[in-house]
Amino acid sequence: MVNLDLTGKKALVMGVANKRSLGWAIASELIDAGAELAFTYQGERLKGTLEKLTADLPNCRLYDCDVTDDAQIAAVFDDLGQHWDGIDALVHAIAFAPREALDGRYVDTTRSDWLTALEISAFSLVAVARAAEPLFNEGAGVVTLTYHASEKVVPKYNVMAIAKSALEGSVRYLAYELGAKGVRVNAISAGPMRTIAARSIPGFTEMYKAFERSAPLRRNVTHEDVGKLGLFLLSPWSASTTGEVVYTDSGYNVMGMHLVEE
Ligand code: 0WE
Repeated sequence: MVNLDLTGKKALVMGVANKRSLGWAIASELIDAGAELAFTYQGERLKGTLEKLTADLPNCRLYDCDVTDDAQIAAVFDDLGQHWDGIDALVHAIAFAPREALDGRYVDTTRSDWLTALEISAFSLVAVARAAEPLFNEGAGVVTLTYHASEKVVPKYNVMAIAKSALEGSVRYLAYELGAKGVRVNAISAGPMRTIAARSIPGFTEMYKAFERSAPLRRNVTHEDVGKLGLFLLSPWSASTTGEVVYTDSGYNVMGMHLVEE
């Protein structure tokens, strides 16, 4: 198979916590395509993990970046601006809602938990796109990660669903505005994946099994599926696709009823 060639392209990936992170799935494909990578991580406790994952990468840059702090975001892009000839790809793989907000009823979400989830999971894309704007090269791509619960109720996803709705709306508005500079912005909507963000959810294994039984392709989604779609959306092969939510979910979202087969 002929690989996509992104030699010399510069890609920043934000939100890799470990090797099962979807940000890492996309990063791996960008690396295989020859891109030069930089990563941001949240807090010193994640630094070691990222150092291990990226140990073999030439010229790889790592930054501690809390996306609730504009100064930390500015520092990342200032430094990249000094070392890179612009940015060709930006991967936003960041989401967080306080644990208790994903457990009870959505109607009981506190003001503070609601704002935290929306700030970290949705506003951060706006903040990062604004800081990256002066550095984007012609034809650059932005990819973020969403989930079908933004449109249809998935019990317990709660405030994260509303954050993903805001994120998808932001993708459309950012696509409109950055499109004037030839920059594309898209979201990947993946089926349930075994990541650390998901495994701590009670009932996740049941969801994962039910998904596999009722999706048109009768299989779960792999990290490679997500990584390859990310690579495609950050490559010239998707040159006129922007503002979209692209599903990689074995077709699950097209179903209007889920029948249990023998
Ligand atoms: O976006 C997600 C998970 C995001 C997430 C996960 C956690 C767990 C630990 C955000 N914040 C937190 N906060 C924590 O303290 N997914 C698409 C995976 C996911 O999470 C669910 C799901 C699915 C699928 C939660 C309830 C129901 C389904």
